[in-house]
Amino acid sequence: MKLYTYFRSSASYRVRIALALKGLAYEAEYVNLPRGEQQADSYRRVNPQGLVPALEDGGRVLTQSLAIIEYLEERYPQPPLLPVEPFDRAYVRALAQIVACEIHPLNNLRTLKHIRSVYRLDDSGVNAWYRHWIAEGFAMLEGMLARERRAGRYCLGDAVTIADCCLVPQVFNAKRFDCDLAPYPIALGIFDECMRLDAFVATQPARQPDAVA
Ligand SMILES: N[C@@H](CCC(=O)N[C@@H](CS)C(=O)NCC(=O)O)C(=O)O
Repeated sequence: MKLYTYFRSSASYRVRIALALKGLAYEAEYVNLPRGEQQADSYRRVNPQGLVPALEDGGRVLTQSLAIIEYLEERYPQPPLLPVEPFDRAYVRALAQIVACEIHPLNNLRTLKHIRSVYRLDDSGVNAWYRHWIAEGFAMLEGMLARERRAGRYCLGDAVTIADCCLVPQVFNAKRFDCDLAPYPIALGIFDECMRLDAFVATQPARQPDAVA
C-alpha cells in the first residue's frame, strides 16, 4: 500500500493511526501542502480532489479518510475499529463525523486561505475563526460523550474505534492553534489514554519523516 500524506494533515493522521492499529505496512509518499503540491498535475492524477490522504492498494486509489478507514476495516478486519452492534457502530461514526464534518472542513487549509484573502482577515482574525469552530465542535463532542456516558478509556468503552482515530488528530490541531481545551475534560482524558498507545504516538505529526518545525 502507498499512503499520500502530509505530517500536519489531521485527515492523513486518522488513516496513519488506523493503518498502525491494524499493523499494516505502507510506503509513504509526501505531499507538501504549504508548497501546494496537492494541486500539482502529478498529484491530481492520483486524487483529482487535490486533498490528502489518498491510499493506493493493489493499484487502486481510495480517497476521503473515513471511507479509507472503513475500507481498511472491511478488508483487514483485525483488530476491529467498529463495534459489532449497529447502534454502537452508528454512535462511533457520529462522533467521528462531528470531527470530520462539523469541525475539520471549516478549519482546513484552503478554507483558511480563502477567508484570509477574500475577507481580508489578518492572523488574529483567522485564529479567532479557527478557535470558534474548535470550540463549537468540541462542545458537541463533549456534550455527546457526557450525555451518553459510554466512554471508558476511549470514546466507546475500552476498545479503540474510528471515533478515537478522528478525535486525537483534531486535538493536535487544536493545540497547534492554542485553543482552550479545558472545557472538554472527557475528550482530553480520551486523548491522554490514546497517547499511551504506540499506534497514536508513532503516527503523530512530529514523528513523521516529512515533519519540519
Ligand atoms: N474530508 C477529507 C478532508 C481531506 C482534507 O481536507 N485534507 C487536507 C489536509 S488535512 C488537505 O489536503 N488540504 C489541502 C488544501 O486545503 O489545499 C478527508 O477526510 O479525507
